[in-house]
Amino acid sequence: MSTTIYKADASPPARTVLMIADLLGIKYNGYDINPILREQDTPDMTKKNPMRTIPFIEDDGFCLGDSHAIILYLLDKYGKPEHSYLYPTDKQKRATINQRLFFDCGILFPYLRTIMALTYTGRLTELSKSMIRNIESGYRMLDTYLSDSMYLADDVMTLADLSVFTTMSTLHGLVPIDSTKYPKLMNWFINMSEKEICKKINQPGAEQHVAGLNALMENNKINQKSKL
Ligand SMILES: N[C@@H](CCC(=O)N[C@@H](CS)C(=O)NCC(=O)O)C(=O)O
Repeated sequence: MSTTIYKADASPPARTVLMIADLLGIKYNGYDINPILREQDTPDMTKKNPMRTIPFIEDDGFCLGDSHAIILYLLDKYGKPEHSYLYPTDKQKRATINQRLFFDCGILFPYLRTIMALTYTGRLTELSKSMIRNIESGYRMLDTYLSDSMYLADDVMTLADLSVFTTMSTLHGLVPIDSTKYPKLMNWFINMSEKEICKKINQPGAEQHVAGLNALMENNKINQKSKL
């Protein structure tokens, strides 16, 4: 049996997969891919993951892309009864977790992905007003999701929290959560930040990601000025 996780430690969705793999006790090989150098575009990698995104996995020859699909698969295959809190069988809780995962995949992370793509290709020097507006609308939705429970889908941490948290830890580094506007989100963020799994696996990559994006934006500014 062998599991390979193709990853970059700075990548939020890769950090989600790494945290779930760790929580489930999966012994995996980590294979680093540099998205700035487009190492995911080689014919071999593209065959394994036509989306050309990070992360993706190869599990006993089975290839799968998209962190949200991957964590559901890993839990299904490797989860033991003691992991059921991450994805409880209650139908409404599960539906809520799924909705939060789709929210991360379809709304929140794409706000960040646009910033990443424009920064990595030298076109972004600072966040635009509309980028900040989008991110704030994400914060507003999350704050509302946290109205009825301590975590995003339950009163215990689930897959939804880990997935959204990795995106949020880079976003918060770029657009700090205003605790007067989004108090529930701020409390959740602090609470998640204090979890051992997040400190060990998410925090170093998140810090690296935020510092890298800020440095690249500064660099883009200098390059654009020198062209004037
Ligand atoms: N929905 C995907 C998003 C993955 C994604 O976009 N990852 C970024 C790195 S953080 C990437 O691969 N970017 C390269 C590209 O978009 O071509 C997931 O959750 O895995």
